[in-house]
Amino acid sequence: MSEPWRILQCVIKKSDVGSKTWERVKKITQESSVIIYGEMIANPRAPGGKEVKVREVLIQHIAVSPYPLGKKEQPPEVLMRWRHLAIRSPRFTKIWIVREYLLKLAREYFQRNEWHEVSPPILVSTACEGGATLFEVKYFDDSKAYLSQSAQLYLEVMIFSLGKVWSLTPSFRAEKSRTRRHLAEYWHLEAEAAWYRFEDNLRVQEELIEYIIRGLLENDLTRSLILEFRGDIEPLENVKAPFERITYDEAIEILQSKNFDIKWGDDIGADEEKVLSEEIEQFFFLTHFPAHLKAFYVKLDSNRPEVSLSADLLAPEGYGEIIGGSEREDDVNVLIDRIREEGFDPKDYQWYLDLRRYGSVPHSGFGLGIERLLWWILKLSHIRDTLPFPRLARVKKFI
Ligand code: NSS
Repeated sequence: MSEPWRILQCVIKKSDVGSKTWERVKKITQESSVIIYGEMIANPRAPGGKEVKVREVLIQHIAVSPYPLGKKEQPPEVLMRWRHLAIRSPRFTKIWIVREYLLKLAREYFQRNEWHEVSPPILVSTACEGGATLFEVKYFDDSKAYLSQSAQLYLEVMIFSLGKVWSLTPSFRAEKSRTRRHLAEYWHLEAEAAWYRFEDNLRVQEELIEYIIRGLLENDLTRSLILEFRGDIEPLENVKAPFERITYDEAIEILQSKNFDIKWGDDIGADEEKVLSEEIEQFFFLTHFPAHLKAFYVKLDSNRPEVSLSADLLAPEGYGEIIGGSEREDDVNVLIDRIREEGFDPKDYQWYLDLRRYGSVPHSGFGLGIERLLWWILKLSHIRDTLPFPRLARVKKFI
């Protein structure tokens, strides 16, 4: 893989180039582009141990000076305003390279295991994950649509053509919460498989995560970049399936023993997840959430209908949820009730309900937030730096 952040030191002496070139060179500003002719020589003190002894310089473009970001460190607001220039820095180049390799490994995992990649829509007619975070858009003159929160409902359609399907698409969430882990637009890797039960679904997630992390560590370049970012590689080396599991009930007990003011039925938010993930120090599944905390499509546990066959996968070191998944409800009447409970009209979901009316199979699936995983891998402080052009609730003007 190329290493586009490499720096080449070029040394120019007036006596080597003559006064005409020398005068030209004086005009070069930060970020200008030039073509240089010269001789490459060894210099142990230069970056990479080499430098160019310059003979001739041809100017290609002179950048306006001063450069808006200068050389000193800038606060996040300034870096966001100048995002289109800020991402020229080696730090961002390195993040994109790890991201690219991560996506290559994810695709490779599914290809090797004979899953089919499909292309679900982005403009959709219904909510998948609750009305509060839906982005509504005008659809031609007299209609409306939404930006997809998840490809899941469409993947559920596709399993009847292909069996095991996956997709990588942008997902949109009008999240009001300004946190270090919420984006309004993120890349969502989702999988759905016919005949897969709750347990099978967890196994795929474990294998996928292990495959990605092992692949990143086996590649010398990505390994060294990850080490450079996070300072330690051990938490990645420790990623080994099967992952630990705790039930929602157990999580509530742990949190109560740590004096959290929480009772059965309450949501487990970022603060609670942080405490649990620090306790377990490994990837782990949080399973069997109360049904009312999850979306309408989760299958209820037949032994205990107040809980669902759902699981979140949490990353270590306090990073929290990176995957949400479940077995899907296949009883059409339960689904209709659950859709109503969420405040939606079952009429809008007729096509989805038909999947249960006109022949169905048990099935399960999950969604992985690519940025959440990369955020943990590189131990970044804010999720925004996993994407070149992050969409955040508080930054309403963007390029
Ligand atoms: O809402 S999820 O928990 N689940 C779903 O969307 C399912 N319909 C997926 C499926 O089963 N096919 O989101 C899945 C993951 C979640 O664990 C996060 O890693 C990520 O998507 N996610 C986000 N990442 C960044 N920013 C935001 N706002 C965000 N919301 C979810």
